[in-house]
Amino acid sequence: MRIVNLRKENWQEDPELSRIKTRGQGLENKYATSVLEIIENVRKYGDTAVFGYAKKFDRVELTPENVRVSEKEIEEAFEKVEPEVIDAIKLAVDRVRKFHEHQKENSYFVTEPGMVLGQKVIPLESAGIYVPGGKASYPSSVIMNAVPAKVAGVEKVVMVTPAIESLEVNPYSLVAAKLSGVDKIYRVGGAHGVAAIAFGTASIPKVDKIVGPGNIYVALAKKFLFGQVDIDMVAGPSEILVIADETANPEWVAIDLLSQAEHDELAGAFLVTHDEKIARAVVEEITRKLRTLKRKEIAQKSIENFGTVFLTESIYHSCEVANIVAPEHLEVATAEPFALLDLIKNAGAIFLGHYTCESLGDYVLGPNHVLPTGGSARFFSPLGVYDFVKRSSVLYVSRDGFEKISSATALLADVEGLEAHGLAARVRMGSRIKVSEKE
Ligand code: HSO
Ligand code: ZN
Repeated sequence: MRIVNLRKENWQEDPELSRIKTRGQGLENKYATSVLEIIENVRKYGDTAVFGYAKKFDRVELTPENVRVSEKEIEEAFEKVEPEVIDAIKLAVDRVRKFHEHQKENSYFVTEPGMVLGQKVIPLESAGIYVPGGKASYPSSVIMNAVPAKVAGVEKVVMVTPAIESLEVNPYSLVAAKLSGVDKIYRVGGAHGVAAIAFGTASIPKVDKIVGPGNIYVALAKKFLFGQVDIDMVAGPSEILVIADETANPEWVAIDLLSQAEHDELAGAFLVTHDEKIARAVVEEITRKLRTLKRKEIAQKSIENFGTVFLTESIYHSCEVANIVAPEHLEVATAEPFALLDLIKNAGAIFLGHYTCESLGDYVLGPNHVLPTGGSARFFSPLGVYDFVKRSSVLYVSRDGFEKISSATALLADVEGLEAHGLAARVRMGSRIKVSEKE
C-alpha cells in the first residue's frame, strides 16, 4: 500500500491521483467480435444457439424442458439452505424493500383553465436479472436487483444464471430469488444468456430491461444490446475510499479496505487522511491481515494494483480528494461525519461513522449495493425503483385551452416551414365544430 503525499502545490496533478481518477476508462473491447457473433446467432437461431453455447462454454446439456428452474428445485433449495441463513435473507429482503418503498415515484397532473398536463409513471412490464455463476453468484445481489424491480411494480421478473458443468444452480441464490419475488429462473448465462432474454427464444422469455453484474462477455453483451433492451450501468470492479481522522480505528479501517479488495484483483481500496499516524497504522494492519485472509491472493493483487493512502492537509482537503476519486463506496470514519456530508459531492454510497462498515450495506442495511464504479458516481446513482419505471407525458386541452396557444403554435410551425403542423392548429381555430365533447 503506497503512501502518496498530497500536501503540495498542484496536488490535483499528482500522477497517482490522476491514475486513480481515470481508472474506469474503457471496456476491454478485444472480445467484441465474439460477443457480437454470439448475439447475432441467438437472434437468428434462438434456443438452438443458446443451448449450443451452453454446451460449448458451460459444458451443460440444456433443453427446452430443463432450462427453466422448476418450483420443485426451488423447494429443495430451501431444504438445503441453513435456517439461520434463510432468516438473514428474509431480514435483508425486508429491510431492502422498506428502504426502496420511499423511492416510488407518483404520477402527477397540473391543471390550468382549459388544460390538464401530467406525467404518468408506468412500471416496466418485465425485467431480467443476470446473476453470475460460480463463486461470484451472490444471493445479496439477487436481492438488490430484484427487490427494487418488484417495488416498482414490474410484473415479470426473470432471473438468468449459468449452470456450469451440472444443472445445479446455487441454492442460496434460488432462496434469495424466491424471497425477493423473482417470477421465473432460467439456468443460462454468459453473453448467450443475456442475448436470450434480450430477444426471447422459444423457451426463454424476452424482457424490457437487463440488470445485474457479470464478466466481460456479459458486460459487452449488455452494452451491445442496449437499445434492443434497456440496461443498468455497466459495473466495474468494486471500490472503497475511507476518509479517516485521528479518531479512526486503524484495524477497522484496514479490514474495511480489504473487504472490497477481496472482491477482485482490480478492486480499488483508498485511504485519505490528514493524520500520518493513522496512515501508517492502517498500512501496517493491512499487511498483517493480508497474511491470513482467505482471499489473500486476490486482495493482495488488488492492493498492489490500486491500494493507495493519500496524505492530506486537513479533513476538508480529504473531502476534495474523495470527490475527485468519486468512489463507489465512501466511508467517513471521523469524529463528526455528518458535518462533512455537505462537502461530499461524488460517491455512490456514503457510510457515516466508525460503526457503519461497508459490508453492512452490502447485505442488510437497506440501500442498494449496486452502485456506480470507476468514477461514474460523478453522474450515476445507485440502482433503485426509478430504474424500473418509465414515464409518459399526458396532455389535454379543451376548446378554451386550445384558443390560448393555437396562434403561437401556428406561427412557430410557419417559422419551421412545417405546413401541416400549422394547419393542424388552423383548421381548429374559431371552430365550434360538432364534436361530442362537452365543455
Ligand atoms: N460490494 C459489492 C457487492 C457485494 N458485496 C456483494 C458482497 N456481496 C458491490 O460493490
Ligand atoms: Zn462487497
